[in-house]
Amino acid sequence: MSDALIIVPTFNERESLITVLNRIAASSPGVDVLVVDDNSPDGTGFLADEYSAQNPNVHVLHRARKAGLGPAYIAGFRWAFERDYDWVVEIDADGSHDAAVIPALLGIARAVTADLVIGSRWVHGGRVTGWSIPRQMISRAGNSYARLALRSTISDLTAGFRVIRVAKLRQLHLETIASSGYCFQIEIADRIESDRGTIIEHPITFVERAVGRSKMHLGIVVEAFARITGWGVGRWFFGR
Ligand SMILES: Nc1nc2c(ncn2[C@@H]2O[C@H](COP(=O)(O)OP(=O)(O)OP(=O)(O)O)[C@@H](O)[C@H]2O)c(=O)[nH]1
Ligand SMILES: [Mg+2]
Repeated sequence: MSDALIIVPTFNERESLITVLNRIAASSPGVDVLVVDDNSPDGTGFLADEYSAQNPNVHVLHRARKAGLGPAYIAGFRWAFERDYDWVVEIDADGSHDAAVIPALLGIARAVTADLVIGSRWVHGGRVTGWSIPRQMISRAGNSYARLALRSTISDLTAGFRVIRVAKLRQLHLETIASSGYCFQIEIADRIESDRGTIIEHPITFVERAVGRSKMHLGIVVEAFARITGWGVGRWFFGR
């Protein structure tokens, strides 16, 4: 067993999952991997099972139905708690996050015992390829709004490529987290920051998915906006 668990949430990622798992194996040999699949209709879960049968350090957690990114990650975190990993790594299954960067993120986390290391698009040196200028501006504006509302110093609050220290994660009262879309990432980062955790942003190049379909929809954006506004109002009136 490794000291880190790489968690890969999947919903209908048949076209990219195996490539991503192979890249993880190449960059991080011997590191345990958990695919958390929400009963993907396209058979991603079966593919993951087949891969797992050939690769003993790759595991699969099957969930009954699509319930969003947040609940999938929380199920993965609980799996990690039961097995006493020191670190969890979050990475998308769509190829947007370069698995070759995982050792650098884990290296930073271990070197300074960081609570959260974020693979960040919006710090100096970070970038996005394949996004139109308006799309980049929307992501930046969303991050700026969240940063202002939450009085955060994090540039990429919504980033989904991260290392989190399990000891810190255990203190976050995950049972009270209700965010389901990428707002979940904001909520985790905000809780760690509010708790005065050590947070480091490391620049990455985020590549737009080349295959498969985005799970992004308006409801996810609305959820983030509503929750951030609610937290922000509370914080501006009553302090952090
Ligand atoms: N288990 C599970 N995984 C999910 C769910 N929704 C999204 N994912 C996975 O979470 C990761 C990020 O989802 P994406 O659809 O790529 O969302 P995104 O990166 O915000 O959007 P894109 O810009 O289109 O890539 C992918 O690996 C998805 O398969 C879900 O409800 N359950
Ligand atoms: Mg994606």
